[in-house]
Amino acid sequence: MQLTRLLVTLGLCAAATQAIASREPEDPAALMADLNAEAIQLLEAGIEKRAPQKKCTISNARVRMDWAALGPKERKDYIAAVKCLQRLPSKSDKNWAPGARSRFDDFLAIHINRTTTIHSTGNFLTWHRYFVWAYEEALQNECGYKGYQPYWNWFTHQDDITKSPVYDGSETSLSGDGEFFQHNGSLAATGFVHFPSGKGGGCLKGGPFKDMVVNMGPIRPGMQGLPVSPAGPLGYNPHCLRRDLTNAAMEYMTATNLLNITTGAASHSVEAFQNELQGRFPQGFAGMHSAGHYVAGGDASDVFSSPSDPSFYLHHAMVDRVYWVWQALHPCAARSVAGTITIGNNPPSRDAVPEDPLDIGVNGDILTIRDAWDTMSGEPFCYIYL
Ligand SMILES: [Cu+2]
Repeated sequence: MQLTRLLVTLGLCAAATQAIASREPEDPAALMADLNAEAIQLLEAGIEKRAPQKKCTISNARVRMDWAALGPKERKDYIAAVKCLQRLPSKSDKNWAPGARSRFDDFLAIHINRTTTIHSTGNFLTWHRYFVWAYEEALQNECGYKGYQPYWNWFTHQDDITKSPVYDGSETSLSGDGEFFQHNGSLAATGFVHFPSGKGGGCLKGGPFKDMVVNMGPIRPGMQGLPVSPAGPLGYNPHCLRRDLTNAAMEYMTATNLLNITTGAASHSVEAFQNELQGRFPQGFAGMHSAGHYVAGGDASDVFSSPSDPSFYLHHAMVDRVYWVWQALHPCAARSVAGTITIGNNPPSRDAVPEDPLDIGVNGDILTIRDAWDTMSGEPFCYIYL
């Protein structure tokens, strides 16, 4: 309440209100770029007014970029760093996660373990923000990666995701489709949404991650015909990475859906924003977050073990980018939390609070939801998107 009053006094809420004056749906990629530019302007203005001495500024923050905007060398450096994480030995307790064999798996293991307390919960946005940031840190500090975490821009290649530089199967992609595997598509949104099968579904056909071994999961795959791990959630179940690139799921990546959550009806509270982004499952609306996982399909169709696909981190960087834009455009709602501490409030639980811990296991210290609101606090985050 005090913060809100302060922001209003400083004119920041008013500035945002003007900035988000009604727009017409347009090309979603252009709209996203406009919103991103607006977010940077608002952040810059806010820092000048509130904290001119701030250590983390627009000019020294890490700049996370679109994968498509990286050059071939930058993309190969990122891919090499991910492969390095997949070679480094796991730090997880062997009794807890016998299937975790690498540092890459340490991230997968904690995501599997926390799944029912980090999705459709009050900490969904902040937990995943911290998770992606810690992965970026591991790439840099443990594997010598010099760049920043790139994102998969949802708003291009709507007609054919196999042409996207993230998924085109080239040497500078995160590999493309899986081999053809006859199946009846995927059930998404806890069974409320069906996506028809694409042309894949089997092991990756080529590209940099063709031979990668996934060591855990799946636990509850959405894709039909994908066998559940007999070893349990954190047990050792080495298998190939499977994908089924699904254009049907790209239908969620529209200007209308983006406008709705950033400046429209679902943008006025964190509750409305996060629910619309994650989906309204009983109404048959998967939402951009869930749909994005089903664009990759295969192993990524499992809410538990989706980080077994390296493209998870590019998708979740985009989720975070949209959250970051929304926060910048809605400074009076940006630092708030809504929802409970169990998945879809099942079983029923208390409301999440700003002091709740964000536990990412061996991958980082405990932060709180409050610590993760500001990507420019300098403690520990200092990054923006372009
Ligand atoms: Cu997740």
